[in-house]
Amino acid sequence: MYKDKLLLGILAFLALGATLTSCKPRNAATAISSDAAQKVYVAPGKYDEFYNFVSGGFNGQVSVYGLPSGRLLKIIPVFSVFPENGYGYSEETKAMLNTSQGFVPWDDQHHLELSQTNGSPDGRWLFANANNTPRVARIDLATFKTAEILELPNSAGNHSSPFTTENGEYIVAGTRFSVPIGDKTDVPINTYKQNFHGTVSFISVDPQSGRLKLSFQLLLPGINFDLSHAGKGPSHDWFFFSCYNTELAHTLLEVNASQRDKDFIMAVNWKKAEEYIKAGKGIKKQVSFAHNVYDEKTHTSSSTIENEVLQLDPKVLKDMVYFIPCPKSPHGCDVDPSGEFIVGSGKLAALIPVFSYSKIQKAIASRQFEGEFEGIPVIKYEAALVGEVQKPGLGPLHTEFDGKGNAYTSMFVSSEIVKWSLKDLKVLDRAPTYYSVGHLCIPGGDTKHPYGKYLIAYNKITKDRYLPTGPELAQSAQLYDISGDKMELILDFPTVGEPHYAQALPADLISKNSVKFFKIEENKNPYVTMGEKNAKVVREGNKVHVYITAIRSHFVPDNIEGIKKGDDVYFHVTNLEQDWDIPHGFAVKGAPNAEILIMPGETCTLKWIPAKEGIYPIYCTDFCSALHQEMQGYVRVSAAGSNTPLTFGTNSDTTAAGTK
Ligand code: K7E
Ligand code: CUA
Repeated sequence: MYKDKLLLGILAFLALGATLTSCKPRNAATAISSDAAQKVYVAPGKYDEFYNFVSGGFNGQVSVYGLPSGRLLKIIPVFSVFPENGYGYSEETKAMLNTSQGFVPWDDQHHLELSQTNGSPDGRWLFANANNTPRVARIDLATFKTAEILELPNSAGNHSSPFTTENGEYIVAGTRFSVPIGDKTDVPINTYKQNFHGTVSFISVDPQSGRLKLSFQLLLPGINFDLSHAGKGPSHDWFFFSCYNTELAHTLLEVNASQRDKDFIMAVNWKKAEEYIKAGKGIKKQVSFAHNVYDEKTHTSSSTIENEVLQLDPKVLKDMVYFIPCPKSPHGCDVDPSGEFIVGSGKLAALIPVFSYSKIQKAIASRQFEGEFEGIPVIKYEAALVGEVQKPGLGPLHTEFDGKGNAYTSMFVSSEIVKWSLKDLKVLDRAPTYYSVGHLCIPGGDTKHPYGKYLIAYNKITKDRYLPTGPELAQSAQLYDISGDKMELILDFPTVGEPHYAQALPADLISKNSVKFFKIEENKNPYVTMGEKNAKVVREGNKVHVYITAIRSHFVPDNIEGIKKGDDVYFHVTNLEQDWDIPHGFAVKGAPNAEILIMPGETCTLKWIPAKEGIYPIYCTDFCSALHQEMQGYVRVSAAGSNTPLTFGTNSDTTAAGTK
């Protein structure tokens, strides 16, 4: 999107001006047909047909919508702290945001990919990239919680990520920024051409547990990797990446990286990479990256720093990586459901090139190269090309597929979606977007079997679509019915944060497996309190552990005395409920981190260092019952040297606390 904004700058007058005056119907409401409301109306009490997972962009989260209603169902914190439930603040989840740079509580989340089995979404996991501090995350779709975050070494700007192969053999992570890697990274920026490298990491996904492992990394020239998609069917063994800045510029990329007529699509044969690894051709490099895993049994995350990555150098290891020229700084890199067509979308190109997997194979076999780039063969453009979609519109960015032989490409500059045929590359239909569309999503639209009923456009500019909200307007999505020959706009709905890519799938693939509560007898958190009679307060030096239970509508204990100013107080709250949708919250006055929200059967810990003496109320933050407002208590904090005895309890029958 960064470059798209730039584009907008360059073409501000021309493009935006033209869009607002010529593309927009005089009354935007006339773009809606009269039965649109019926098509998106999901009656109260009825469920939506699809889940739609939308990237949160600069808010670092993922939001979940129902389609076709556009109703917001949930926000899942991934790469950002989240006061709503204490993610990143609680002792159990802090480790999720650990990196080799320390605790990084924010990121820029662009791309989502659902896990696949045989090329179709299986409803198990959702993968998410972090663009700023390079990371990928795995979200568990049974709990809608972030289950794992893996940092990427030798990377900067993990944009070309986290796209998956058909069976999750790998998800990938390609660097947007090339940077110096290895031992010597403190070098002058103008030594870019000698010292800067790009990398693409292949991360394997354990088919049972989903656990991620950094399998290997390709060492690549200092170009910028933008987007990617895996091959499918016949092209199963291959992965395709769009690249820009083949000029190897390190300043004013707006101009300096737009010099060459063509940049590249990079084709990677990952099976070949596996052969090289088996033959011992990989080189182990010392690195440092965090691997954070949330354990559902202990309800606790842990962070490990890993130290090694296996690198493969395609300059030395031949027949593994090829470049294909692609016009004008390609952004989207999309593979059709058959696995035969690879679509590169050059942001500054006036056409859309479509490449053929079988032609690429022939070109490689018959050595139809036009030379090398940094030691990697460049296939002749015409040898790989099926054809070009002519006059599609301005600023092509991303393409999705409906599984019926059609492709849909977003046009950022001319603010439209263009539907074209994979058979003859002819434009079939175009529909305006309001305005400057980025990514598109069709449920299953980047898989082998799209559910081609709806298409959602994620727009960069909202202008006059919603009530004004100050200088920044609502981030916006638009829903189109694509079941007929003509695309039909049927709904506008705002999103949370700036949306980039999104994924959608039929609801029952997820809803049937949704966890309702955690079994208390399986709670292996070391600080669990099994029943109110086990509630206690334990002092260990200046650490005080409060083992506290929550059940409608009280805490045990709810009166605690003998805490001293400056103590490290850990409230380990166990929610004893065994019922769906009954979380309890916990907050204490003055706590500088957050509240915590504890799911039924879970234990969650809030750390608090009281700064002053006095009486501190505690209370439940989730309206859990008619007597929720009564779910409260007091903590007494005394001076550091005081001898107030440590006591705890309920109903004035306080008990002397244990001391270790
Ligand atoms: Cu917004 Cu996928 Cu980062 Cu295009 S990217 S829009
Ligand atoms: Cu528990 Cu309100």
